[in-house]
Amino acid sequence: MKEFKRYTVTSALPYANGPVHIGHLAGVYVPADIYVRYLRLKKQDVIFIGGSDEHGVPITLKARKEGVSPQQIVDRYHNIIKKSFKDFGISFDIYSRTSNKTHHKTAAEFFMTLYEKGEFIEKTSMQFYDEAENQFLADRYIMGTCPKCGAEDAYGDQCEKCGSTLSAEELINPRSVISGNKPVLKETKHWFLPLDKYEDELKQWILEEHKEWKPNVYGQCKSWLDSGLFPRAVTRDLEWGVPVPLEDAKNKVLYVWFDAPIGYISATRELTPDWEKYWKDDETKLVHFIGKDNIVFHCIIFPSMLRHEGSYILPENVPANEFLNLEGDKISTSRNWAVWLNEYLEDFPGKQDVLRYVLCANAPETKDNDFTWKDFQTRNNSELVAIMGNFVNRAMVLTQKYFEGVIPEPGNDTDYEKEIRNEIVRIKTGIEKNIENYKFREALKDAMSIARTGNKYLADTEPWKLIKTDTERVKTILYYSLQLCALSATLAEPFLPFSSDKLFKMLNIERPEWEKTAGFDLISAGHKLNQPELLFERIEDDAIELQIQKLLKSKEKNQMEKITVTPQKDVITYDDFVKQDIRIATILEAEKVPKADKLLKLLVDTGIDKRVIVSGIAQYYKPEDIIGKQICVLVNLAPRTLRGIESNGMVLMASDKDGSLKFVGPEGLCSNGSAVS
Ligand code: B3M
Ligand code: ZN
Repeated sequence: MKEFKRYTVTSALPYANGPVHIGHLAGVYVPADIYVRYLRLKKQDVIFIGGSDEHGVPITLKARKEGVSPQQIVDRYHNIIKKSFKDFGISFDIYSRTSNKTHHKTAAEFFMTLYEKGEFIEKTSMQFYDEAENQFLADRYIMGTCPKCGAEDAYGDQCEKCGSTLSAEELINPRSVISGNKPVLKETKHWFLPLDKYEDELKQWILEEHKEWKPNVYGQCKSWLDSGLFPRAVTRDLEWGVPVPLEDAKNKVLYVWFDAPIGYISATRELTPDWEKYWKDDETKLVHFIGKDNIVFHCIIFPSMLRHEGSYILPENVPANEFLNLEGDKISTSRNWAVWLNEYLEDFPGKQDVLRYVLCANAPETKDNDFTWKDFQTRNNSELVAIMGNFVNRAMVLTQKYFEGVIPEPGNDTDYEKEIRNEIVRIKTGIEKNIENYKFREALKDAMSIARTGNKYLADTEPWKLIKTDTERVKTILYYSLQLCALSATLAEPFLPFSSDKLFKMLNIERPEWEKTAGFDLISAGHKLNQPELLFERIEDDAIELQIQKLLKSKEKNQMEKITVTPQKDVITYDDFVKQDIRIATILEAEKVPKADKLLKLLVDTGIDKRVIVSGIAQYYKPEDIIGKQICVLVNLAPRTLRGIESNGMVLMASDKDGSLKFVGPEGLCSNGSAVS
């Protein structure tokens, strides 16, 4: 395997149009952070690049909706996102943004180099244009009737009702989202990256030279390459974005997916004047951490841009993850089906590592995975608390108790200690191998097995019994146990950086170097420990119940919003209609029907007679509030007996989306008995 001198590690730039949630963390940022922290511990030259993706149509649409500028939107979310990452210990060397000057300059230069090398093809095509607003309309700026399901509010790229992917020309009665006018087709020119021309070199590079890529990544690339590539437009008719640096490109910007990955380069440029060695030197290993929906951009399009620009290296690996679901459902911002990082920290202050742990232990590395609050609780209580926390606590408390917190001088090793030494070497090699192969779940299991080994050691040797008969042996056992604590703190650092720091404080030592951890003797005999504290706390049922309730509320709200209009019934004739005798009536009396919480017994004046009607409206109206109200009554309905009361007719009610009922009555006062038709 090739040895590298330095590493450039990037993580997908989240769109700055909303906060980040556990799906982002699990899929991209926790794994990237583990990888980078590990490399730093190994004293590698590594930079970790992040930033906000601040262009693209959804941002401009959100701005329009709120009546603010796109810049205001991205400023707001850039800061929220940046803070969340910092709070969770995602240790970027820089967290930049694509709306800044350096990026605009870098992206424009990149485009120009490709342009001057004659890489692009120029093509004109017909595109929708809003004549009132004098602008071309991106797909998302066009709405119309879905040709597939008839929904009236389908977008130019997809119908959210039936989920079909559409093109704007397919929409029936297209209209501009901005002016509401019917758009016209108008000619426009764009620049295309000829991916079809690059097909062979991509096949060679990915399918032949990178068979080691994760199966989900390799598989997706293969299926793209097998079905054939087409030229991709890298410019758009929009105002928000990096302006296309050409004379004949007024009001055109670079396509967001063209400029965003260049953002990694711009950020490096901001970070260090020495940026080129991180991007242009063969001895640099470039690794992109992303989610599965970004695979084609990072494995096919961006590498093609890099290769044909001419001066850049290509990614060595693109360890994309699959998706994390939440309690069995796809995470969704619009349905508020997510655990937002900022909200998590309000509910579980100081518990960053618990979430990092659970998201890594359950990371969607090879397939989509599910986050559940129950699993979160179990992993905290029976893994972090019961294994790691418990071991550290026992080792420290026993040392306080028997040796006043001073690490005892060990006696001779027995076979047990020799076995532990071997075991530790195996564990450490396992962690390294797994992290280097992007198998973070396995690596975390290895890291936890240090504490597992320690717990077993204490349980097998029972120093609390031996203390009465063999103090020398207890000294050795505690000495070894404390070395395991220090080891655990070191090797768990990439995964649990906050707890690792806390543990080092308790042990009262500086972080030992990773390379030195193969041997023991990380803390010397005679060293005084600090007072032990709990490394992790149990999470009780009520805290979990609260989170589940929170989600249930979102679900209820979504379901209510989902109920739309009931479909139209079968056609009837006029004769059918006039069979109904509907009259205006006034409510004279109203009372609850005993033992029936939905029913009210009404006495109404129909103009024809005064009669009793039983109506299922008790959840929506109080008897005293409706006396004197004018309503519509179907008077010729056959009588029915409800709860022993004969009901003569039916009160007409409008039932709203959420199922609630409202009276239907005349607009002004009307004589009782007036016919409704
Ligand atoms: N902003 C898409 C996403 O958040 C996009 C990633 C850009 S990485 C250069 O899914
Ligand atoms: Zn549809």
